[in-house]
Amino acid sequence: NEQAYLDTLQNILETGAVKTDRTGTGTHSVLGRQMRFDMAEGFPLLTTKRVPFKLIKSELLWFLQGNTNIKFLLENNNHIWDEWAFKNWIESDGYDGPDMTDFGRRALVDEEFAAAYDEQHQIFVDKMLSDDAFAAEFGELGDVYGAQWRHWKKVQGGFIDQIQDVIDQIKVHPDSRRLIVTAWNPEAVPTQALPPCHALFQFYVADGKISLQLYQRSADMFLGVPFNIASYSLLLHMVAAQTGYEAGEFVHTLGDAHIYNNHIEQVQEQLSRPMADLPELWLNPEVTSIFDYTMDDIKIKNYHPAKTIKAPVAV
Ligand code: THF
Repeated sequence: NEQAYLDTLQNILETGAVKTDRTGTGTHSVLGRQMRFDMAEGFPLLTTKRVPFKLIKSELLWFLQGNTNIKFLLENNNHIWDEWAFKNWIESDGYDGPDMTDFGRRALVDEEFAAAYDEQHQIFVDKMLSDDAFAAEFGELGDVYGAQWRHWKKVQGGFIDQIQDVIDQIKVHPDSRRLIVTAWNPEAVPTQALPPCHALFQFYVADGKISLQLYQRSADMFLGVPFNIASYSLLLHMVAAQTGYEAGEFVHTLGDAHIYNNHIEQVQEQLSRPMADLPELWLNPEVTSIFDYTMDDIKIKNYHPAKTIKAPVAV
C-alpha cells in the first residue's frame, strides 16, 4: 500500500547515489526496488498528496484506444504529454516564434523565458484544438504506448494487438507464464523521443485472482510513479472485470528509481504527512469490452487526500 511508496522515497533519499541524467536536472538514484499493492486494501491512489485521477483515467483510455496523438488528451484537459509534442513543433519548419531550444530547463531558471514559453505553449494548445491538420501533424508522438500495445508492427507486415491477445490468453490459459505485453522495441528506441519507461508487464492468475507486475526501467519517483501506480492498478481492475477474476496485487518493479534534485523539498513535505485510508474504485459493470470504457464508467470514491504538492517536470 501507500507505505511501500513512502518507504521507497525515504530509502532513495538516504541511500541514493548522486547521478546526472539526460535532462540535466540531476537525481538521487538507486537500482532495483519493488513495491506491492494489494487491491483488497483499497485502490492505491496516494493520500499523502492529491493525485489527479482524471488525468490518469484519460491517459489510460488514450493508451487503450491505441491513440498516439495528444489531441484526445487536450480535449480532456490533460497536459501531461504536451512537452513532447511541443518539441516536435518548435523543431519544425512551420514554427516561427522565439527560440525555444531546451525549453524545459530554461523555463526553470529564467523567468522571462518562462513567460515566453507559457505563451508559445498556449498558442500550441489552441492550434491543436482548433486546427485538425495542425493537430494531425504536430500532436503525433509516434511509437508510444498506444501504438506498441494495440498495433505492434510485424516484420512481415501487419500488426499485433497485444491487449486483445493477452485478454484472450487469460481467458483460455489462465495458468500461462507468457501473459506479457511489451512496449520496449529495440528497433524503435534509437528514433524515439522518449523510449517507454514502463517497458513490460505480466499478468498472473491464481486462487481466483488476477495480478499484474510491471517492470519500469526509469522511475521519476515524485511525479511519474504515483500516476503509474494508479494507472496500472486501474488497468488491472479493468482486465479483472473483463476476464471474470478478482483483482489481486499490483507489483511494481523499478529499474533506475530516482528523485530529481528539484523535487527533494516536495518529497520531504510529503514524507512528513500522515496517510489516510485508501479510496475505492468503481467500474461500470455493464461495460463488456476493455476498449469500451469511457471517462464516466470509471469513478473513485471516498478519496480524502492531503493537499496537492507542485513540482516541475523534467523534459
Ligand atoms: N517525464 C518525466 N520527467 N517524468 C515522468 O514521470 C514522465 N512520464 C510521462 C512522460 N514523461 C515523463 C508523463 N507522465 C506529470 C505526471 C505524469 C507525467 C508527466 C507529468 C505531472 O506533472 N503531474 C502533476 C500534475 C500535473 C497537472 O495537474 O497537470 C502532479 O502533481 O502529479 C512518466 O509516465
